[in-house]
Amino acid sequence: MKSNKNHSRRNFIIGGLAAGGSVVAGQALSAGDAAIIDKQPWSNELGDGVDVRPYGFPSKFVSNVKRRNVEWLTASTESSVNFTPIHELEGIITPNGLCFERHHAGIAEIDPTQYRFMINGLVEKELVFTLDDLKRFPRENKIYFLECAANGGMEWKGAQLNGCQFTHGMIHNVMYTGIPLKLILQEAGLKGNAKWILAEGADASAMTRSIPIEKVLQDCLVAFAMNGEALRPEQGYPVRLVVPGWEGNMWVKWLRRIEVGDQPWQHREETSKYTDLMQNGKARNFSWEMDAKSVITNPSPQAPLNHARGHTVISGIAWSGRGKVREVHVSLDGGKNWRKARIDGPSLDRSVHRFYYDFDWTGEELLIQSRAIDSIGYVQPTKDALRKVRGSNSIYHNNGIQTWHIRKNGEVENVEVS
Ligand SMILES: Nc1nc2c(c(=O)[nH]1)N[C@H]1C(S)=C(S)[C@@H](COP(=O)(O)O)O[C@H]1N2
Ligand SMILES: [Mo]
Repeated sequence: MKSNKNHSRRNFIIGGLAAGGSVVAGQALSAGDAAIIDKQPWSNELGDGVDVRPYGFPSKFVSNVKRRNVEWLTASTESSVNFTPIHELEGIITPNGLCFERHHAGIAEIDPTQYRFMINGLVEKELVFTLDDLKRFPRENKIYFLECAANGGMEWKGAQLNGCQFTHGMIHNVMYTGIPLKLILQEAGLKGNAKWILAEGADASAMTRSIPIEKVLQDCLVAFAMNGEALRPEQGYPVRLVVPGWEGNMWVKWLRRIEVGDQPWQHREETSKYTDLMQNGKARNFSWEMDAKSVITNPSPQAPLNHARGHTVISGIAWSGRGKVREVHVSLDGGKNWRKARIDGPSLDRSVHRFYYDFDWTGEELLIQSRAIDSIGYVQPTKDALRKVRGSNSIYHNNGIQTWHIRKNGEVENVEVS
């Protein structure tokens, strides 16, 4: 009875799809297929016991799924960046071990018993907290993307790096558990002229950024966990600042101090770095919010089409620092015609969204693109449109539309169309 039921359910699903054009993926059963007929080692032998993997790790068959750096961007590995393999990921959550890393003085390995978090400046009482103290504040769980303002910077002048891991991989999206910074500041008591905070890291770079108090009171978190477990050392263990929707540089890792002041500090990372140099030689002041952006992760140069013409799944990610992603459009002809993609999975404020576009590939060459439209109605621009406004010297905050050229043999390369 039971198997019969399953059967009819299965037929129903296939029937439903067939009505709109069939999805074909399987091959006709072949009698001599050794992979079916021969007994494989994993069916013959005992596997690892429950004592072998006290902390689990991925299958050895997916060892290619890893962070990578770009040789010529890596003068010293301690002050550099590696990239999330977004072409190997699904859904919206980045696994902890694959979140890109950007540090200016290597990974600080902080002993939690020696960790202290300080608040000073324009407050009624200056305070210091241990990690245990922090964990006694009410906490929140929020899924947010973090994108480095330099994501795509190498692509500003033209198509360069062959893979979305390198062109768009300075992003990750995890669930943070943290304390609203507002609650901690309330404990210290803000003085009337408190207008800005300075967040400072405990690493050897002492990363420091100024953040306006309105943003701090609105949604900044002092996070101690990501995806359910302690922050990784790479991501700021034991504590990092979460600044939803704003450029990654402000998300100070190994957070040790918050100073409250009445004006911005104008530190290096908010003046000579992470600002957009305009054609007239002046830099845009404080471009904090990350504009809406999207990229097709599959197919892409590191993930070519390895099947013949026919049913094909385009998959990608989209995000906006100003809210949710309302729509994603996909073009197969370099931006002449656009069709609506299907957003699947949770659609959350300032989180990565997953989109799909299913189509029948004729085997012809394609120029595939995606563009995001966010909940405030902002439409992701072309790279040409961006360069028209900001000139050619800018590198940060490149949210232009990406084009992949799919060849007849399924290979994919990074190109630009105008
Ligand atoms: N203390 C400290 N915080 C830091 C940095 C750093 O070097 N030191 N790098 C910043 C930059 S430029 C970015 S993009 C993000 C990267 O966060 P991730 O390493 O978790 O990806 O952290 C920011 N916070
Ligand atoms: Mo960054």
